[in-house]
Amino acid sequence: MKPAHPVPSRKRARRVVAVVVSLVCAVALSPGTAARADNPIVQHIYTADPAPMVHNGRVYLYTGHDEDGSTNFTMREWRVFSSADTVNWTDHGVPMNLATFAWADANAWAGHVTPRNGKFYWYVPVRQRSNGQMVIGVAVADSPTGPFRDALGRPLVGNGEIDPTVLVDDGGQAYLYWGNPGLWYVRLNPDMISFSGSATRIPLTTAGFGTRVGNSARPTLYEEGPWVFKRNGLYYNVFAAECCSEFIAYSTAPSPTGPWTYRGAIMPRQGSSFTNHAGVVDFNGGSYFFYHNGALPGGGGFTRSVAVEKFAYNANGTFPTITMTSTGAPQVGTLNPYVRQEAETIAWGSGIETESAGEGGVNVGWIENGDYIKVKGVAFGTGATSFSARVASASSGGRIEVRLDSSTGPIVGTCDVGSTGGWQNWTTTTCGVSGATGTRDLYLRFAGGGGNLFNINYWQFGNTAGGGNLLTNGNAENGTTGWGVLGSGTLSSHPDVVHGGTRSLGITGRTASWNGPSQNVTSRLTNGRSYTTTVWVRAQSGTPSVRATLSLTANGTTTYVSLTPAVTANANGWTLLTGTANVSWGGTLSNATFYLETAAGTDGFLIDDVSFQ
Ligand code: FUB
Repeated sequence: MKPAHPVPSRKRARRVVAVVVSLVCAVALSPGTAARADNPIVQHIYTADPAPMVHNGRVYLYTGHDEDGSTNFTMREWRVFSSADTVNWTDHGVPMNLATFAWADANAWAGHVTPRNGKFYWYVPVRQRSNGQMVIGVAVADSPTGPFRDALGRPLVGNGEIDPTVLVDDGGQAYLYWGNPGLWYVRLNPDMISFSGSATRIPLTTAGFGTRVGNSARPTLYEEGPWVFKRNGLYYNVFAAECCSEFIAYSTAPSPTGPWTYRGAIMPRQGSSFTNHAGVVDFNGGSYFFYHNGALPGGGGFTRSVAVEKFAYNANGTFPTITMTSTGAPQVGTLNPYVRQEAETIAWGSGIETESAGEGGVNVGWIENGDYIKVKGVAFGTGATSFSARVASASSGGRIEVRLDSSTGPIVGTCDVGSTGGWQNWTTTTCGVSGATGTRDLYLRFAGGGGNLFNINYWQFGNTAGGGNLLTNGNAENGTTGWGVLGSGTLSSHPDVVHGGTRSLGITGRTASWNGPSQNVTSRLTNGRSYTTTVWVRAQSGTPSVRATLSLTANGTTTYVSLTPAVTANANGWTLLTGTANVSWGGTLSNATFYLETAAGTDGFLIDDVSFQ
């Protein structure tokens, strides 16, 4: 729903900087050159306290959310973004907020998410309503994008201190660290929501955490925000040092419980925020350092933004000095425009906002004339011929200018958007495209009259040189046409419950977990190619954990390619399955079958808007 209140003032402020950035790009770039200025990662809200996590080929970035115009750490919710390439980030919305913890009333501060037991555990500091004390809560979800639910209905642990981080050691023992002004840990049990023993205070010695001058109450540099991980047998604790303002420093230890040795600074004091907060991951063969600063318009100590730099450890395992840039990390690979891309997958957004979409997921909204979305490094290859976008409008709409290289770059297509009768009444608009070849930065620039024009949920380019959806009737609009059943079960077309369009496809009567809707794609596959799958699923009975799988039979041997992870579907809404997998075989391919199955059980489920390309 569009809110009744006017467009936030920060939106107008942000557009000013985006114009400046695009001018810089226009000067610095020629067509086909990779664009710059992709830090901070998110432009449409303030984000803080990054906690990155790598899972299934994507970096998930969990953050806090500084409210507009904050003059304190006014934070009520957490956010999650994800990226396969470290430059185009998908906004997954608000998977958890203060209301998740019925016993908490304020301070949705710096947390950490860790995967375990097929679930995702999010440890956060919040203020306990009953006594006003900062404590650590833990929430759990079946998917990295949530929704997260309170795992305990009470704090996990609490002593008035903040900033939890978790290390799961090689043997499986997990440690929860937190603290400001102290530094503490407990040993978590395998269930990740209870612990053994009591909280242990880590000795803050100057040998372990450096020397702070002129503060007898805090003689070491350690301030807050520990980030503990293991690399090549060495334990690292990266932390915010010496408030205020803070810099990022680190210590190392031979074991998860110390003894710690101070190793020096990583990131100097920079960036208009008196706090900083680090998260470090390895992804796709590179190392990435996440932090926050006050780089957006209106930004500062209480209106922060998360950014990222790629770095390489020194040969002896020490950190190099890492400084803040507006360039950010280089792109990993390219973005495929011939599969469905979420509109909220953004390298740089100007003027736009995001919100929950009525048909599932998140959409881009509050679009006004001149706003735009930049998507970096889009691999058009030999050329796109069409552009389609999922749009909704309660006003008279406008148009999407499909541009390359900059927001004022060449227009390769223009799609009109009319009124759809509501901000969440979705339809698909398609227009012809000419001149989109090679790998370019894509700019979707929105144009029209005054006020909000339309919302956009997702988009996709088409071409004639292959690369389209390999499935027949993937959107299920033509009943059961094109679909068969692997094993047992009965297909039916459902006009009553749809994800998009007017029909979905259901299966009931399954007698084994591997039974499900299927299509033979033998003649359509290319050996050694990467394929992206998206499927929307919904339970008809129970809570089936649905996944897409490809069976390949070559030279008499059958192998199975997992196309998406299994995700639990429920009957109340649609859940997105998505994944990218390399498909290859040896010898002669005699059968390739795309199918949906469940991790276990025989519950019935619905599918819609299925794409395999
Ligand atoms: O975001 C609130 C607090 O600011 C965090 O918990 C600290 O790490 C500092 O970044």
